Amino acid sequence: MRYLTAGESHGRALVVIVEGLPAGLPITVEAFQDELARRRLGFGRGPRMRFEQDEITLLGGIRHGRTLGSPVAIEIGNTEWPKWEEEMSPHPGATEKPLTQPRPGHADLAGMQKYGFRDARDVLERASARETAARVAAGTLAKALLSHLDIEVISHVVQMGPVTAKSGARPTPADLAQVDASEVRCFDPDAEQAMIDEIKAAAKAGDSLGGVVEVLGYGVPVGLGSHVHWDRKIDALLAQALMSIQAVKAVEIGEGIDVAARRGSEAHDPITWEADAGYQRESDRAGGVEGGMTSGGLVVARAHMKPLATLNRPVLKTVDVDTKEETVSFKERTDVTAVPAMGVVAETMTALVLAGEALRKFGGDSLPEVVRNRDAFLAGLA
Ligand code: EPS
Repeated sequence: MRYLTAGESHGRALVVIVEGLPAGLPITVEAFQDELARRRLGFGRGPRMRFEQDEITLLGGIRHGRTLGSPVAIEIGNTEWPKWEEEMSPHPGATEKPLTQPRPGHADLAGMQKYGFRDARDVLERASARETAARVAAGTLAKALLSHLDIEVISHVVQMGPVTAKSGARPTPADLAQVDASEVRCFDPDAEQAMIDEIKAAAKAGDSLGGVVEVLGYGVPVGLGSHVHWDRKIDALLAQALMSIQAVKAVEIGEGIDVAARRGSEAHDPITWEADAGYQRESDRAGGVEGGMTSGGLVVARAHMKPLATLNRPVLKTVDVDTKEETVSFKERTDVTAVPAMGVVAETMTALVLAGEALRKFGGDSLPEVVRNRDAFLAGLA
């Protein structure tokens, strides 16, 4: 399974094409709308999230509510397009307002240098996290496929700026509605209000906030990914997928960071066996991945997001690329934080990796064939 996205943040539309899905997967336009709506949630997002809708058009690959096995093409229209039609026109012309004061920490300057642009908008329009809406549309298909393999991927916010969720409690798929009902998508009610207060304080200061999201993969069978080659290891695939999310700067699988400081006897998950349940692990330090393969346990990954580089009160030094004089960056509408939304995108990226690897292992041209292959593999496990 592969997918490509295209489109600029304030362009006419985003598009995504997903190729390699089996035929016969039930899917509705509402499923896409529900996932896209979840991505728009979260305290600390800018005004655009309130007035903009994600206008979905299914262009190909789906007939009468089922995939055809052909590429699925989806368009997400930009309801703000009339306001941007001139500025973002594909026709020859020039902008009257080039952005020449790049934001520190953003793609602006390196992108201008790399591509030979004089206007930071030529970079920022594609660097923007708006692009993740197209990924979430692709992820909706991945989640739909996984649901037929009894796999569910959920997420929750475990840190907002310096405020951490202390309880360590992990939501199950049954708790997802509760997580989504939290304005910061936090499962720890004690931390929730402190997170909201932190966002309010950062907003008042014209500043931005990062944080950490935990993604949980329930029902993932043993054997996705492989130890045999570096580019087939599922932890490596998850790391790339999560790291590719705008503003994510670190990814952790299981207790990957903590175990580096422990002795081996306290770092691994003891193996047990029971007649009715087969092999088990007594703990889940490895995050459900051993040797680049899923172990059959809960898959746990954490994505760490830096504070957004766009500041409502720009204070960091930069240089005007025209005059080379010291200045502060241009002002661009932004969010105080996008950590809650990033959780939904992290689910999406995890689901896309798991769905891709599930198809590689259990592949078939129709959904019943994929499910049969999965069942046969599980039945053959000793
Ligand atoms: C973004 C800045 C804001 C966000 C945008 C990402 O956009 P605007 O400047 O148009 O208000 O709203 O996120 C989305 C539009 C989205 O759909 O997630 C940025 O600088 O990356």
